[in-house]
Amino acid sequence: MNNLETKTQKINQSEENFNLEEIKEIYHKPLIELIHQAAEVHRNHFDPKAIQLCSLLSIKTGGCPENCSYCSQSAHHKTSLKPEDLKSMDEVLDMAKNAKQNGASRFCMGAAWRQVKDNDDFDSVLEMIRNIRKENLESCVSLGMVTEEQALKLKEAGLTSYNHNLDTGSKYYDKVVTTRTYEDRLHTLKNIQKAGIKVCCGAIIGMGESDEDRVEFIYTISNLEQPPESIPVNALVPIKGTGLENQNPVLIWDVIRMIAALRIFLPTSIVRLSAGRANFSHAEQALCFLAGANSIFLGDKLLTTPNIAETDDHDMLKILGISGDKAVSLNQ
Ligand code: SAM
Ligand code: DTB
Ligand code: SF4
Repeated sequence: MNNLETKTQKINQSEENFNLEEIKEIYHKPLIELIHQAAEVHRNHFDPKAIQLCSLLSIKTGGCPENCSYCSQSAHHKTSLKPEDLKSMDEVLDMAKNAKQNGASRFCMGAAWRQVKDNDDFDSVLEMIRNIRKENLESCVSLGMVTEEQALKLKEAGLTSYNHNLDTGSKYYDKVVTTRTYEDRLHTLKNIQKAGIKVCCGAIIGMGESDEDRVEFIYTISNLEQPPESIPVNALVPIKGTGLENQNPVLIWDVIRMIAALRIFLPTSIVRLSAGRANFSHAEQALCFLAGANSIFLGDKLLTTPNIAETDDHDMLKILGISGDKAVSLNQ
């Protein structure tokens, strides 16, 4: 075993961080070895037979002032999406209860906002979070940028986690979005962590970024003050009318490599196999679980794009002997 492997084995007991070169070395390992190493790390920190099922709902759709080149909801793109106002409390609560009945333990809500504003809509979202928590579900929201004060209000409402993706490495970020900066994103993540809310921060694969950009993303999130509790790995879903509509389909091997590297460098985080999953077979997804993914989004729709029929996912989990009760950490 070389020094770097010994160091990654000790990762969770030490305060040591990894530099770019170290992450690059592991990231570029032969895939078969990378999966094996990640699977070992996974088993040291989680029960590999358990994953978390989450449910996702767009509570305010479209018309977003940001120009994220992948997103169906940006007002800068001409997509077929019809913008919608904030959903009602009843509609959201019904969806949450339904998600729980179908096995989800976490309910995530996305709003197509650049930033949270201190208005009635924010008050309604706070109330939604309170009600979802009363259903004994974890609650995660993705509402764009937030100030320290707004983060504290979310914490008071009982929010479990805030989703705010860095999506890629800092050098590639302005190829993807120009209406905000990487620093803006990091600033919101800081506000969330200061308020004591867990962070969900993930990436998209397949936007034209290089392996170096992916390594840089891993480097950035593994060096945050606290590691994100949750890391969604999204494979780009190319959407007609967006800047990335003609991207090549994402290869499963790239998804697996990313998941495995994240598992090794962030051993206690939940890694969520997220957008783009509908394009992958059960066998391909099984490799993702082997490499350390331990969560999926359940339900036939993500925010605006199709996902997988629930019965199909339950069939897959049954075949693989994986329970959807929870991603069980062995360290708690
Ligand atoms: N306004 C929130 C924000 O800024 O974070 C919005 C939630 S956004 C829709 C959540 C994440 O979904 C994005 O950061 C991106 O990683 C992912 N996503 C959005 N569109 C996608 C697409 N077409 N393919 C893959 N992932 C996508
Ligand atoms: C994340 O990183 N992926 C999920 C969740 N966080 C909010 C969202 C995926 C959205 C995929 C595109 C869509 O459905 O519009
Ligand atoms: Fe708006 Fe979020 Fe879509 Fe960007 S990803 S356009 S911020 S909804």
